[in-house]
Amino acid sequence: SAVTRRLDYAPPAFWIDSVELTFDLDPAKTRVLNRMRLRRNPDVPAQPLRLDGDELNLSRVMLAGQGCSFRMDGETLVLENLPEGNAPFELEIFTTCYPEKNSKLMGLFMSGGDFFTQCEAEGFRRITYFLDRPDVMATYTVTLRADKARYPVLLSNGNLTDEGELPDGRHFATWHDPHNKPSYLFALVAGKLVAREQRIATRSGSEHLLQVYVRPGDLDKTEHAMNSLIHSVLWDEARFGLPLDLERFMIVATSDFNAGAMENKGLNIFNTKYVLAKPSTATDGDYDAVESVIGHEYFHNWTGNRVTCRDWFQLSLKEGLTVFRDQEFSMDLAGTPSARAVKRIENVIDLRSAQFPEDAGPMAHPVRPDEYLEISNFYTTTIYEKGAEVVRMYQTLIGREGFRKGIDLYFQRHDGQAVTCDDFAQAMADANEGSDLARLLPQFKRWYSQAGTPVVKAQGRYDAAARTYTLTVSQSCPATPGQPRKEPFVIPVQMGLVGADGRDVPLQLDHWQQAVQGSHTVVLTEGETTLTFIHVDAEPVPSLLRGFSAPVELDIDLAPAQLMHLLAHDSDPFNRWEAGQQLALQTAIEKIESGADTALAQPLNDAHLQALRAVLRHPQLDAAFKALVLTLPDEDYIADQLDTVDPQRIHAVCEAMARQLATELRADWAWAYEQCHDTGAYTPDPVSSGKRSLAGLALHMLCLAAQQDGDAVWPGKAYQRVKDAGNMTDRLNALHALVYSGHELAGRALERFYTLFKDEPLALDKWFALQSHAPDRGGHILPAVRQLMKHPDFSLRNPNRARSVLSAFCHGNPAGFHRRDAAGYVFWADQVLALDAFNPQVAARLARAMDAWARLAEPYRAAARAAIERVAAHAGLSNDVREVVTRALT
Ligand code: HT7
Ligand code: ZN
Repeated sequence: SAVTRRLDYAPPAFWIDSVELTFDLDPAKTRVLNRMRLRRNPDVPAQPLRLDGDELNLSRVMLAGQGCSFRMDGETLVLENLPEGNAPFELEIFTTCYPEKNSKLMGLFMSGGDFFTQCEAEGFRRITYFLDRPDVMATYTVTLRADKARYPVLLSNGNLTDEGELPDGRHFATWHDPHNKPSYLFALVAGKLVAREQRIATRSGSEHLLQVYVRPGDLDKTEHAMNSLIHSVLWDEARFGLPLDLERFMIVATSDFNAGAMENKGLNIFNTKYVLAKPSTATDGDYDAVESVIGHEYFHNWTGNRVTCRDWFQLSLKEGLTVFRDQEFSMDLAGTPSARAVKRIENVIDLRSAQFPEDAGPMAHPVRPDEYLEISNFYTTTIYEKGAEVVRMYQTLIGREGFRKGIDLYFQRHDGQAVTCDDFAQAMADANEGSDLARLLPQFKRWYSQAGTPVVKAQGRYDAAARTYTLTVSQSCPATPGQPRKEPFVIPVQMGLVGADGRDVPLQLDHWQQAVQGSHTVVLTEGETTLTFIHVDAEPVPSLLRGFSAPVELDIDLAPAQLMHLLAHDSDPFNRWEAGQQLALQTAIEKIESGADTALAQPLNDAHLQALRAVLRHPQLDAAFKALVLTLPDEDYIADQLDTVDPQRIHAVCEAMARQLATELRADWAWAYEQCHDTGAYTPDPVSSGKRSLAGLALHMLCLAAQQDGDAVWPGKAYQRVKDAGNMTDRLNALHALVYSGHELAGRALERFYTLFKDEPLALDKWFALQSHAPDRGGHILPAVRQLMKHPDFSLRNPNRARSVLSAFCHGNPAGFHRRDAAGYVFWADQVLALDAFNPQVAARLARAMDAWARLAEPYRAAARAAIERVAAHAGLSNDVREVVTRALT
């Protein structure tokens, strides 16, 4: 099928005002009656009604209670003889679908014997014929009928209005959602479920019922989800004035889900991974992820549901904004400035490791894309994370209060509407007349239309005689597919100058009357900008892009001593961390490029090690921050900085750096472990999770050091911890330390872990992922991965389990995957094709593991190309995978 283009948008020829759906639920064959009231859109010339469908079996169509003529155009149902004029009319459509056979997990599908739906983006058309587009909004009344013993719980959006018994052991429930919504927000769930419930009163005094539904046996893992939901409700009201607009808000968890979760109105459906958490099965990372995804879906209730997207090209309107909101939520809950900074650093690590490579690869696209073959491929890190950075820049430019005014105006203007990114930008600007943003809006909007990561190049010059410091800052943006040249962006650069005493120098630009203390935000708009700071008594070290104030790459030539100065003193914690990363990156790149084996001997110099030791031993810094500073940049991030990528060389250098860091700081690691390893009764708060994170890193380092000299003490302690840790974070960190250091106890530890958690699917996913992700030594990982796929607990059909092995290996283990014998690529092609036969969305995600093939060194490059060509040549490929591999080869 064809490419969809943004500029081809046309309003719908009909509106659908209300929908009544009746489901006779049966896994083998579900009957759906769709009764809807439609009317012509008076603004559009008269034309036939074209209803979207996908893999449906049509039984009957009735117009105003009478049989009526129709034709099929492929999967589209076309009705030509409809009443003229603008009066509403009623259409009834009878179809069947086959939930049991629905392996794509889009539309109505089965998971663990229960019914679930997933309709975003275009899944509703797999349930009934419809105008399945987000600008068509209707009220829904839904009746579910099913066997009562097998499906005692029947849920849909909105409020329960009726329920009762039916003959033959069946029962029914009717739900009415008073809010107009697009079809992608429809949901139903039916099955054997139990709920944790909580009634809450909000600030404004309204009362609501919150429910978290899970399978029986999982109820003891729902407390954190419920707390996260309560925090989300209260936060959105306090921070943005956005109240819960439903009597009842439900979350349901399923273990078969293509994505993380879905914000269906009043009935969020979640991957179990983002709901279930108890200390013995979930790590601190899982607790954080549950909190942020629950927040994210809840916040969609306003940013996405009340105001939705006009078309799918506007996806970042809801996703970028809602990621920004969930990031702010997590930061606000974290509390202290240091804990906030840790969250910010974690977000930037994710952005750089996934979005920057996307922006530099064949799938690069603007935050508001121009075309797609398959919309599911555009639920990307560019739409989500870069989109969130664009929203963050509004806040940086107009301040928190200005941003709130913009949000207020956005809802005042657009509540109940389906709108565009332009509408959002305009509300922000109009609410902040006279601001830089309002003045620069057309240029600022280039963030939506131009793909690629801009590069900000900065050069500083100190003039001792004139007591001035001059910064020359230029911007450029590399070409991306279809966009050879870019216009300058609006780039807010938050900056400071750090003096020799480690304090911020007061900043006074030459045209200012007086100096400011601390940071200042410079707004770049030109290709090149020169800034002259006056009254600077001694040469400072520039600290640019504080807090990562724009999603750009900063190119500034700082000497190691300058980076160490920032690492020791920068008042901005983000840049303090960043200085450590840049130091390590400089060393890694130098050693990779030298190509010599001698470069692997002692890659880190003494001053660098001393600087890291000082951070590790620092009396005031938080453990979580220390752990981030002492974690070396990952192999993918390093690869992203290179024109030609030899994954084995990168791996060898990273391993050498880690070994040296482990051995030379051994006493410091032991000290840190002793300080942090006992956090008492488990709570997921930032202080104790930070300690666990540093203790985990220390244990890893100590096991790595032990591997150099045969010391048995630390591996023994790690093994003991795998056996008796009081929580999953400590247990998994200990297992990680043994497996990643390649210790002989790793095998026994893995067996232990398996025995303990063989009945806990999410914990077992970790067990699979850890092994697929482990450092490759002599090519042993691929055979291990093949072996894991033969394990009785492995299933390609379950997305979480498939990802725990395949993504962990193909996306997360560069040295294991990129083999000189090309076996990793052959494996990749086989698995993409196998998955594509039943779940194209999961297959297309895996296909993206080859995005960066063109920058690989030989022999990897030629072999990678051959594997991609093999997939591309496969007959019957889905649009999802076809789009990914075609772009890769273009
Ligand atoms: N808005 C949701 C997107 C989503 C999705 C998209 C394609 C295929 C399956 C999917 N499941 C959920 C998730 C979110 O961003 O909140
Ligand atoms: Zn979302």
